[in-house]
Amino acid sequence: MLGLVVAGAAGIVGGGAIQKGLAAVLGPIGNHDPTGLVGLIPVGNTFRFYSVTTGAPRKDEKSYQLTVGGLVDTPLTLTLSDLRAMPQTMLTRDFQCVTGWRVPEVAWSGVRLSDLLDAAGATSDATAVRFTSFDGTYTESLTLDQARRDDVLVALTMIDGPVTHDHGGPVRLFVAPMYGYKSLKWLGGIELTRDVVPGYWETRGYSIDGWVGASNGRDDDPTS
Ligand SMILES: Nc1nc2c(c(=O)[nH]1)N[C@H]1C(S)=C(S)[C@@H](COP(=O)(O)O)O[C@H]1N2
Ligand SMILES: [Mo]
Repeated sequence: MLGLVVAGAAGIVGGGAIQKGLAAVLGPIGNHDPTGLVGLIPVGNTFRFYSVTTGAPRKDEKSYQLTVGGLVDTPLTLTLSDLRAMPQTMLTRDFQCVTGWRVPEVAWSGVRLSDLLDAAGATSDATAVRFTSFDGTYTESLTLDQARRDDVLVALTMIDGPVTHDHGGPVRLFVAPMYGYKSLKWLGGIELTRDVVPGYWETRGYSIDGWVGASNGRDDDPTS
């Protein structure tokens, strides 16, 4: 069985001790899981650490910047302290990768994406938002309506502290109602666009609308 799983190998990078141990046993686990068996391995409720690149530069207090641009009235460049000075929203939600693994009740906090969009002011011809990662490769997108949901965060904390580098820190996206591939790590740029621009995995076959089933709470009141 393990042989079948390993045959689907793509990239898994970094991670905590448990995950490294697992990686050593299993070899790299693919982002794609053609066998469907990865989700059946009893690994407990742990994150897999995914990156389509061999990593991203480490960014800290001094070097981190988030730009908000494209079809906006007021382009923004924000530091970590700018983001921390904005209202913070806490959310606890399951995190589910489209390949089948799921981590229940992960605590997140950060700035609502909608607050950043309001601060920049989308122009009337903007209908979508494109996200870029400072890994230089990964991209994602949402419609403007999806991006304005209350359960879409520019996340600064995850689980019990600042978002770690491996999890896409210091700032990553958390799109609560959608599969993990929408939650872009190492967030560097937010760009308002005229049309949806398909993201990295979406040009490789994943659905542009990444909704998880109702069991993930997508229809719940996000403020409750
Ligand atoms: N920049 C970047 N963001 C990314 C990815 C990636 O490869 N690169 N993988 C996505 C996928 S498919 C998942 S399931 C989650 C995994 O998050 P984790 O690595 O914190 O477990 O990150 C998403 N965001
Ligand atoms: Mo994923």
